[in-house]
Amino acid sequence: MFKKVLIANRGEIAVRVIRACRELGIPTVAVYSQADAKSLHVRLATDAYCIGPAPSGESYLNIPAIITTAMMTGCDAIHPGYGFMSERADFVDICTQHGIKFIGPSAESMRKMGDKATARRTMIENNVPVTPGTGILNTVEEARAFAQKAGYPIILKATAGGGGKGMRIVRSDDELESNMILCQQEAQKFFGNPGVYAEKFLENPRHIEVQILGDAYGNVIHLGERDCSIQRRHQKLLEEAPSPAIDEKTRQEMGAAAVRAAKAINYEGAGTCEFLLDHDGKWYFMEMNTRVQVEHCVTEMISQVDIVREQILVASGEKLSYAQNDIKLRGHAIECRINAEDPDNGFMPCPGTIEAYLAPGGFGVRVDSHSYAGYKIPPYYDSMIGKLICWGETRNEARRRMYQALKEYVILGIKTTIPFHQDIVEDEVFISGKFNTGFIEDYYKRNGKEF
Ligand code: MV4
Repeated sequence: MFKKVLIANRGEIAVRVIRACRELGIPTVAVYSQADAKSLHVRLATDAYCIGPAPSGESYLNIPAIITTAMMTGCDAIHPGYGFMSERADFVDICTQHGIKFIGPSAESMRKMGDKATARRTMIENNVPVTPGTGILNTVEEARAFAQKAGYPIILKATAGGGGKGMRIVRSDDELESNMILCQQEAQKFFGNPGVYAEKFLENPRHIEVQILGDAYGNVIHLGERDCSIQRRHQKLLEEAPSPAIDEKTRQEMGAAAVRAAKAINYEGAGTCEFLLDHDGKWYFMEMNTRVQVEHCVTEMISQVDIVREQILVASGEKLSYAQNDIKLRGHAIECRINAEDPDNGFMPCPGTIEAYLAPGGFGVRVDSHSYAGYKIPPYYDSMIGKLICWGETRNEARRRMYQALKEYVILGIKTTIPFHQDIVEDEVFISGKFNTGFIEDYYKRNGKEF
């Protein structure tokens, strides 16, 4: 097992990883920016080192500072959490060059999924369904030929993009050329790679993702799916597992496809295959996230598998603790992201000091957070200040427990998304389970509010 683990992250996920390390008896090193000196991960880690000023480019993305801290403190592994360094193949290479184990997939696996056109090709070779689409487009004529075959609307995507970044929907031929040029220019500007490909555009699909775990011996299992359709501008707000839209047969097929995808790239650690489900029940691979995700907790609640613990164990060379047959999903879990944002004002971030704090509790209630009374939320990072996760034997039990827990959750001094989530879990369309990625827009329209 590792001698000591450096956590190259902040906020609730740094706390989550430190807790997993403590349970495994592994000492931890926290790194933090000048804005995070009073953050909870700094207090919970065995040791903590300031690695730079507030802007993440100079701290949480500062590779020399992170590597130097790991070397000087005797860390033999780095856990990247999500965001920041978690999907940087160049960082994985640098860790390896310094004799430090990156807790996650190899740089090679990461690169194969980081390039979305390559990932599509790998999926086709491995019998995983993808939307009708193209490889990298060389000319606008190639894009036009595809659009004529598939029919409008189509979507142009930057191959180096992902998570909704670098995409353009094209609804008619006269918009095609200008959109393709703009998409390529933006791809070059934001990702340093102008490559763009096209897909048939699915209107308001459901966003379904499958959690997988792999080890260094070629074993891969899946832990079922999560439904992440409730999002606004590609920011997820509420996630649940299992998906109300997936039956047992589809779960097995989607799970098997995700396992094939992971095996095709010798995937190690925790990963997620994202699929879109269209209105007639057909589903298609979109992309793979090669990291632990914010919403991993809903899967933990229904599978009783500690995903972060498994990440650490398999990175240290142990075999997966579970075979596919050991995985029995039970009940339903819902996660609400608690953000320091004003839902009545376009979800504008509202950093500031938490004047009073009281988290809910009880059977089936979990809070993953770095918040406490007196904590000052810095304005430099994302606005998520906690996650409330509720389990129930049925979806309705989980939903009702969530409503009560939200009512119990006290956070004073700043605006949060707690009241918004109370309304969502009492919304008739949410209760019905029949919704898609258009839910939030529709919810605002139905309630006569500004989107
Ligand atoms: C799509 C799509 C429809 N058709 N691809 C968004 C996240 C990224 N992983 C892929 N995404 C999408 N890809 C095809 N062929 C719809 C989405 C999508 C979306 C697009 C626009 C606005 C909101 C969205 C929410 C979820 C998914």
